[in-house]
Amino acid sequence: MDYEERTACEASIEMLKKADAEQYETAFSRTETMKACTIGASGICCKTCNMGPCRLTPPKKEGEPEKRGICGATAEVVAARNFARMIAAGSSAHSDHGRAVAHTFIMAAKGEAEGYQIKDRIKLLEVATDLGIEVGDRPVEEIALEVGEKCFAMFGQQEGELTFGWRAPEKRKEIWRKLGIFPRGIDREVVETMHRTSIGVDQDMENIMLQGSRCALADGWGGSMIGTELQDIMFGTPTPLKAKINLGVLEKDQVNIIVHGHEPLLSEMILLASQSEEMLKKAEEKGAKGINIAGICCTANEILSRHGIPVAGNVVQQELAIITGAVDAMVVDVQCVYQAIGELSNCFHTKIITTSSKAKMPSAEYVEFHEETGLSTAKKIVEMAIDNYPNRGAVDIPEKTSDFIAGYDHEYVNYMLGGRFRSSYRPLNDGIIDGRIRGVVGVVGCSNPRVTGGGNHVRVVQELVANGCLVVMTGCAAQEVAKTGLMTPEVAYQEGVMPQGLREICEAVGIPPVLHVGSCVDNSRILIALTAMVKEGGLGDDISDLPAVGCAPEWMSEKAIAIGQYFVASGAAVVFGASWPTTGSQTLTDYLFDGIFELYGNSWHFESDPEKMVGKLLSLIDMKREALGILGKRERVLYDMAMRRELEI
Ligand code: MSK
Repeated sequence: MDYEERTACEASIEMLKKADAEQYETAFSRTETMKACTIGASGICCKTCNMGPCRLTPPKKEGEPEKRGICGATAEVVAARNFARMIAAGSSAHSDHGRAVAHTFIMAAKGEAEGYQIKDRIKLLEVATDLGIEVGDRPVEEIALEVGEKCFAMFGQQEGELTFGWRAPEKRKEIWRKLGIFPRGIDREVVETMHRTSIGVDQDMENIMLQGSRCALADGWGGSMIGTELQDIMFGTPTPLKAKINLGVLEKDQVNIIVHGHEPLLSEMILLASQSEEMLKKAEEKGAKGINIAGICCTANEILSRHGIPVAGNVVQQELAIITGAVDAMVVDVQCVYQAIGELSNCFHTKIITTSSKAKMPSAEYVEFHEETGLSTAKKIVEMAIDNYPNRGAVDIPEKTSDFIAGYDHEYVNYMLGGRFRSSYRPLNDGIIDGRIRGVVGVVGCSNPRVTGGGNHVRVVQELVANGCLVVMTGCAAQEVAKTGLMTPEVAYQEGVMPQGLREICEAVGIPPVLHVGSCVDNSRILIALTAMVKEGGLGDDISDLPAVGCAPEWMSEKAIAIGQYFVASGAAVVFGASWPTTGSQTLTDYLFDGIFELYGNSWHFESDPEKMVGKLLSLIDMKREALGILGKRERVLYDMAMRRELEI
């Protein structure tokens, strides 16, 4: 294996070398031997009925008729169905997460969920107001209950418009209404997408994709947004805090518990349990110097943003963490958990503990988690890890960690730019208008061992910053870039990292040029931030006018496609790397890359090469700057005394 080709992370390389030497399989080694199915990868394998699966390979010679499925389905319809089904699957994942949060929220408001509380009362009142709930001087629990019930009802809503969609800019809402894609209810859009893409239903590529947009919007402005907002109210809205990342955060002489997956419902309780006197004493009795909680994937981002809990790694490091031999328990809930960790854990003392009835796996112990007994179950899990500590064998923890700052939610960005008494996005908009910030880029999504295991995130983000862009990041992409130092404010004082204009803003506000804004569901924070920029004025009257772009250089999950589609349907251009899943149909690909521009004011783009991807992102930004008449605006020059005197003469 060419380790440097596979990943840019030195700690990962150290563990990959160990894996090869001791013959442990990893996602990286399996990538070397697994060839992608070319027909599946290009989106033209139809397996929605049992007459096939039909492989709609393109004609080999000119003039040869286009292949159709046994039912007569064309390549563009098959590719559109497959693409829409990815959106539905991705939306269902985020939204089921949001549903679980809403359910727990209601129980917390009723005082029926052990260990949970309503922490952020200010945000509760803001969200209640947005939902049209009367606040007055009603008790907090009563307001929270109504907020929870209203959010919960959005999943089963059948008619009308999703209330959080009303937060979007006016012009965008009109576009959705005109196209008939304003989401009605979260579950309804997922179910209807599945129905319309089953055998013999929707056979019009454009119509399928309109429903794909409606489903994705139900995720971004529905399920994901509910998840983010209610988590903030229950666990606290993030504010910037310093943290550490990489496998080196595992402690040699402490009980190491890794929380992995997505929903913070469990990890918040594990954290609470691990801090109790009772558990700390038990750990000491077993010879450990403490209990160390570390995260992987988006669970990591959740407890990082609110508590500064260290991140052991991202999705591609889950196996590598086990290979350190230092993980006493890896506690998982849902999403992005490789099945391979079960079998791998058999080679070590590590216990894999599954906790959700939705997600069981072989070679794991199952401890079902319920909110009613959240804290007690968490204590039981922590105790299992403590009891496992003496079973450790040899330990190899790479001595590599990086410092970074996380917790930049949209409320804090608003506050830090404008200050407590005049919080506003004005300084950000002004910075863009006067050219000190060229544009805003959201770099999100997974790390993918088939690409560079995260290396492309780093290349893309470094170049964007060097070209004066402010970057906001979520998910595993954020975790990869956190290892580079670009998420520390001190980077603004280094020469050659960014141009003067961006540097001035970073220095003045005290922020890094790359902001960690949370987990995958927290991409909804970016929707709110973009809307706030529009409402602030000076940059057009819709998200599609902003010099703001989204990209996912190494996406792998269906959730990334759902996120991409809701950004496009919300008006942002989106550039994906890795590979593009509709190449088997030129007609659909052209439609997604060009045709939908007319509908949404922006569209999808694809570029696998990181350097070219940056070029594309910058030209998309400049196109919007030109339309706004700000392309030629110069950076503001800061005059020193000598320059001022010269002026006076
Ligand atoms: S965890 S969806 S690998 S970003 Fe959200 Fe990371 Fe992608 Fe899972």
